[in-house]
Amino acid sequence: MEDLYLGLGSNLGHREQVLRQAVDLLTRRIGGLKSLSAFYETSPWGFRSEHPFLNAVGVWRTDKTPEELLRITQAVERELGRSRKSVAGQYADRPIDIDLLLYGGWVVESDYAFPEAEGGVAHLSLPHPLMHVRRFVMEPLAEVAPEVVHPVLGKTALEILATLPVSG
Ligand code: PH2
Ligand code: MG
Ligand code: MG
Repeated sequence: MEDLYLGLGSNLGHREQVLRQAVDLLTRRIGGLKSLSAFYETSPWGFRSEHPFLNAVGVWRTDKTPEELLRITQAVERELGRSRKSVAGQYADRPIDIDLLLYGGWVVESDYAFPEAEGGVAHLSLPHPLMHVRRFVMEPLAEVAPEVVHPVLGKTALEILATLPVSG
């Protein structure tokens, strides 16, 4: 069993309802939900959009493998209305995005055959390669797990959060 940390985001539709539905579906398929952060209203990061996000981080205790978790999270995204992942390589507005952030202390770089994904392959990086530069991830993470250690940087969530600018 490992602790799985997922980042959730929504900036289209009824954002709060979609995040709650995502957490319910994920908990049925992954295992027990240990904690869920507040929902944070955040500005779009890395692209221009009129639609602000709600972001959250949840922690699940699970015996699923990283590959199974990638399949589960992508299926839940599709079921909740996510169609395109990006447009011309840019971030795009979306009703739901579910990112694997941390899986215990694991460090993973893998490609999986994935018929539903663009190009038929899904790449998984753990820890999430951008989590430590994103306040919209680190703030809710530090709320639910201030002492969790990033396995590559060797820093706690609180230590990483302290390095980030207040906006961004
Ligand atoms: N997700 C992105 C890109 N930019 N900005 C905010 N505020 N919240 C997000 O969840 C987010 C983003 C790519 O997945
Ligand atoms: Mg994302
Ligand atoms: Mg994603």
